[in-house]
Amino acid sequence: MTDPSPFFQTPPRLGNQFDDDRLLADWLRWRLPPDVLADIRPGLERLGGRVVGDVADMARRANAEPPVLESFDPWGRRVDHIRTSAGWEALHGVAAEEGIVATAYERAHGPWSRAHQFARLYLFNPSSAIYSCPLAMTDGAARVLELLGDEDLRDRALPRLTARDPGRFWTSGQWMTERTGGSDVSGTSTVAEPDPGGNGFRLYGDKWFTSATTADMALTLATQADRPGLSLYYLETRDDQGRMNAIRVHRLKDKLGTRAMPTAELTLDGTPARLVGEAGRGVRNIATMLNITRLYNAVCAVSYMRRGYALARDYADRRHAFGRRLIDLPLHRETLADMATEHAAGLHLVFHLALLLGREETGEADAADRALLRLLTPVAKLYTGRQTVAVASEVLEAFGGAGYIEDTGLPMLLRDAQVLAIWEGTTNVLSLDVQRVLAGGEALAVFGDDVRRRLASVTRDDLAGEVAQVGGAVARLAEHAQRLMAADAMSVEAGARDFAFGLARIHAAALLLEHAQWAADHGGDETACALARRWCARPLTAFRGIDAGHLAQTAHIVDAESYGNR
Ligand code: MFK
Repeated sequence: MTDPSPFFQTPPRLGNQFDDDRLLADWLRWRLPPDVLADIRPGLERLGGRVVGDVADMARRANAEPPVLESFDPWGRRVDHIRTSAGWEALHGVAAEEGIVATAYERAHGPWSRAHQFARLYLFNPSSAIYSCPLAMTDGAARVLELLGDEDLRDRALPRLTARDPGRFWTSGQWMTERTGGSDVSGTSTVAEPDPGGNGFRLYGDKWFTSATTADMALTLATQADRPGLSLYYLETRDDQGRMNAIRVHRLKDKLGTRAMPTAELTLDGTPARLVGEAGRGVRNIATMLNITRLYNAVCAVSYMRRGYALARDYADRRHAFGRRLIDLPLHRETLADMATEHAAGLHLVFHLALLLGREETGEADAADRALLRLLTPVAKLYTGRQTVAVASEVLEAFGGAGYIEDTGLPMLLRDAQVLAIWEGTTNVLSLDVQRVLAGGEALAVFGDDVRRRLASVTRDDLAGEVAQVGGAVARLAEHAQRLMAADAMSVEAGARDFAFGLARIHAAALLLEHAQWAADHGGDETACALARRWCARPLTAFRGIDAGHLAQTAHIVDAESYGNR
């Protein structure tokens, strides 16, 4: 029988993900000293090739074979063993060898080491079956132990968390969430009791979401009977024989995405643990970890935008419709340019934080750097976490029906992107974290100064309109903040998301403009300028009313019986 239609669409293809990413290369050239760039570039090129080669293959295998919980051995003994795929295990090895965590702690390039590391993570993540999640927690744990661990803990765990040898490399969990809630940890009921043998503590309690549960260690929160507040504890998941350390795993979560990674419900039933940092300061102490994992989240969000755009852009060259290639269809071109602009804004926001974090970790940050790092970390996380979902959805649409078909691999982009807006603090919780920072001091003034300084460096006449526009947005932000100071707490909370989005859009605008000027000064073409203009043409601020009338309007909607309330 002859095939009734010999025609098949050509699937999208990906090239070397470093070589093809002009914006990343440009950013590195802009921000890094030439000798640092010369040193790291060959490694990035190699990784850019691997992530569309053997690493992509490992991720495919990891996604095809999700983890399985084996509760009992064949003879009925409880083992609580989570079996992960060979692909997942191979990704552990690659992560170690490629120094995705180690790069940040070796600090071979001083304050630029974080930028180097972010670039590696950005290349790795979209081909990692989200192995980036255990790496995020590992990095966060390393930073906590570096700052707060006693000598013994530092000697034992730090070299493993930052190892390049796959056999020695440990990953860490971050076990915060209990049944009472993930955003509000105040209901944590896990208890730390002094170990009867005088060796630290024993933990008793349930954890409701533990991501990457096969990790070697975890940092977790618990209460102590004689102390108010939560404290931070270090535990190792397995004993010397490889048995679970008084940890019972009940089941693996059936998740929308991140399916290659085990996420479990478990009980700590006398798990040996050690206090980290001061007792009663657990939330503050684990916040150091959260701030790192939130940055990973933001890097990964931007890396998905890039991967989605690369696929959609390539397909647009191959696919014909209405007698033209997709890339020649005016409306499709607009959609692609909008995606690329969203990606560029995200990249600037996130990679700028790599510079601030790098300076902080090497003692080179000044007070303004520290204030901006604290303020912009939740801003970057919440903004890119939201936008990556929107971009991923657009990417699927750019493929038409094929985007909705599982074995194209495209739906996974959307499913995996969605978690980035949820874990590590939802958009709303992080918007409130931004308010926490703003309430605490001079952060907004520092932000305004930073943006104005960047704008002052933009001297191209044809960007003057955009510079004025961003300046106006900063002024509106400051005016709005003044109004908020006089407003009641409910109104401030109600407007927190708009405010945080304003910060994100303005900072991205300032960085895009600054980059456009640099590109013009260094023989670049018009792309950076076009991206900056396109970004600034969007509304940079959009504040809702914050008065009693607005809250009453909200109440008429969400409290009205006719809208589904009982
Ligand atoms: C691909 C990327 C992968 C990423 C890894 C994914 C792994 C997934 C694992 C998880 O999802 S783990 C669960 C993640 N959970 C969260 O992110 C919790 C979200 N909730 C919050 O962030 C809440 O705001 C918070 C739990 C912090 C509220 O707790 P509290 O006790 O009501 O906070 P409070 O009293 O305002 O602050 C306590 C102290 O911590 C204060 O310091 P002081 O005691 O000195 O005044 C705060 O300033 C400080 N603090 C809070 N957040 C901070 C912080 N300090 C620095 N940075 C922060 N982010």
